Amino acid sequence: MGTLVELSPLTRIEGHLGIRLELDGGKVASAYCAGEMFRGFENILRGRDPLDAQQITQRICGVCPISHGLASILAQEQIYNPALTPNGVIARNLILGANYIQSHLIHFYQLSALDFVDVTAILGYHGADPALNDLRDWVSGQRKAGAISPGAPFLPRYAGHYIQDAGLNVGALKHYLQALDMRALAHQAVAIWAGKVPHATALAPGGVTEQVSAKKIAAYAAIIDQLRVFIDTAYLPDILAVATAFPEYFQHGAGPGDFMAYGVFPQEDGFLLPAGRVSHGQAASLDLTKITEQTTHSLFSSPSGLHPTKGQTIPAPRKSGAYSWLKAPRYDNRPQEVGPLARILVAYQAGQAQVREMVDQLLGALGRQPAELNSAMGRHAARAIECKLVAEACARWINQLKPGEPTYADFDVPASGAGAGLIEAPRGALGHWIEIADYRIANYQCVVPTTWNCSPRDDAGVPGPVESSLEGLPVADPQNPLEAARIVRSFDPCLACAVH
Ligand code: NFE
Ligand code: MG
Repeated sequence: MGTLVELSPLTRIEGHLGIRLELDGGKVASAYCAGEMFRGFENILRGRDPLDAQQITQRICGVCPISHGLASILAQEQIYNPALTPNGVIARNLILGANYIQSHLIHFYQLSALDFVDVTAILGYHGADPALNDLRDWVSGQRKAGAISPGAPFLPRYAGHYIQDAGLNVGALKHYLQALDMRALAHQAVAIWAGKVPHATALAPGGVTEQVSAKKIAAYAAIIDQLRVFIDTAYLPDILAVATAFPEYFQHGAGPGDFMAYGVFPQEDGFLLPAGRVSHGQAASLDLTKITEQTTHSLFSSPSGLHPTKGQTIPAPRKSGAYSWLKAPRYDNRPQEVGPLARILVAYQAGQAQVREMVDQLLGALGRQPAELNSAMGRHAARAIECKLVAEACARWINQLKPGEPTYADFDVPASGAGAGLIEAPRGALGHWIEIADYRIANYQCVVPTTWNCSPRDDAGVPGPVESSLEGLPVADPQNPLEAARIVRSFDPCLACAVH
């Protein structure tokens, strides 16, 4: 019997995630990934007016409400068939694009960077930057904040495990603080077309309800310009610095090798980030009928192996052999990794020129091979590349809006129908499946990015992507299993979404 390590709850992620590791000879022999709460949105939706669904489902998450709203809208539009306007489609891209940027920035700086950056480097800072002086005072405990212990939330730190260069550390900490302002700006950009954020009011089947004006175009463009400067001068260089300092994380954290993306950001020539699958380095077909959710190890008594059109959500909190409130989504009975890395690999395989150029450039600068992208560091790199790609696309799309032209098209809601809404949330492939009967929601199922990535074992006992990515990982100190936390955080898990 090896050593058992419980990371519960794992901090600096969204939601309630428990990781259990069984160590043998200083390495992870097996890993279990548990969603530790139930929410029940799929059941809340039943019996309601379908036109409320894009408002209710946005409450699944405050980080990616836009994706849930749009998935719901796309599912409904399969039934209503509104004649979408160009302005409406572009505005949706602008809303989702700015939401991606805020999500990726907060993931790297606020959630992940402190796995690599030494916060205590600030104690040696004696420059003139007021924000950094403030941070130094905070970290050194000179500032008392109510009941919060001195230095929280940054201490304690595990000495010797971080970037050594003081200048790099202090620079990254400055960006950590700036990223908070950048995130606020990105939220403002979302709200220009979405009415508010989180939980946008302007998203509706048929388009968006905000109108286009020259003033809004100018305001959005000015914010995107600022975000692009930050991505180019802070985010990408910091990713390069972290990847250079921790090259071993190109060897750790490989997922199952199967990647899936539904496609996102429609443009005149197809999706900016295309739909598809990559299986062990080869392009593979995507057939949505092959998606099922298995429940043997999930805390549901729902039948296992149902397609989401027939999905059921029956909680069974005391089910024996089950350990997670996530179902186990599978494609053709196999786990799939979803997220920025999946999107970038699918786009790379599809020959998307800008993605190829950015990926080749980054791998060249780091002296890495494309196969090494299937790793913890590969996920961080792909997310940063995608952030730049999306920000540049937002800067193009904003110039395609036509002030005064409609953003919305009306439609009728039939008594019955069924639809699937497939989109890419910041964390990966997101699907909503709706069935309407007698003008009411008869069934609603969400299969969510983190449900794919943090899936428990399936009917055949095959672990989910996060679980298998931890197998074989060396953990030096079971009391401080920092290596495992780094792997899990590279997926950017959101358990609030995953359990929905
Ligand atoms: Ni709560 Fe979400 C994204 C969705 S992750 S963040 O991105 O859908 O499962
Ligand atoms: Mg579901």
